[in-house]
Amino acid sequence: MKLIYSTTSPFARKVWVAAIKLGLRDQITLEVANPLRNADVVSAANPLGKVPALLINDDQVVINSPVICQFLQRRAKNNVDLHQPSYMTLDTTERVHTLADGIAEAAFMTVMEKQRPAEHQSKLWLGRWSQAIKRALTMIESGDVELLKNTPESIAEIALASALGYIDFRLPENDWREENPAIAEWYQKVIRDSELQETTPAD
Ligand SMILES: N[C@@H](CCC(=O)N[C@@H](CS)C(=O)NCC(=O)O)C(=O)O
Repeated sequence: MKLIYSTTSPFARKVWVAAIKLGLRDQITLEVANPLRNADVVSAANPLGKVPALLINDDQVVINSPVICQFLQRRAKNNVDLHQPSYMTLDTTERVHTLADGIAEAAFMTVMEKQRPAEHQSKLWLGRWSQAIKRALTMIESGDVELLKNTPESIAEIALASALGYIDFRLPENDWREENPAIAEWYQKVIRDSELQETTPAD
């Protein structure tokens, strides 16, 4: 299998970390491609022009990172269950996973919008994305983070660490730690994980 991967994408990072944890490192080769600079490579694999995309063979592709993660889970080469780890139901895991992906998506849109000339940037959309990130983190801070601390590694944990890593990398002015001390404490520990270390975002 081949994973179309970008070294800055939080969605690609989540998928590759999950693949390694599920014992699938040897079965997947990485093809590094930036969705903007290498648009031809990315769109040839995924008509939506987004990374990640997992090519199973010449005519079969899996797209959308949560779907790729489920696909990889079904092919796990070990007993690791990232989707229904003990202490967490599938619904909770996927809710936190979705919140984390939503944070990453709002952060990505913010980064794209900020690349436009200042006079063309939409204050309305920048405000909406900023509030979405804030509210999602508040929801996790007020409950789910305790669960994350007490649960073995899960796709929710990997997704949230990837989203926060992306904010630190691209939007360092976003001081999410200030309003979310419990998430900050959890993140400080979880980010030492070797697969997350190996996939630290880089241009
Ligand atoms: N829902 C998708 C989102 C993927 C996504 O937005 N990837 C970004 C990079 S972080 C991308 O390739 N964007 C290119 C574009 O939107 O044209 C997933 O989870 O895989």
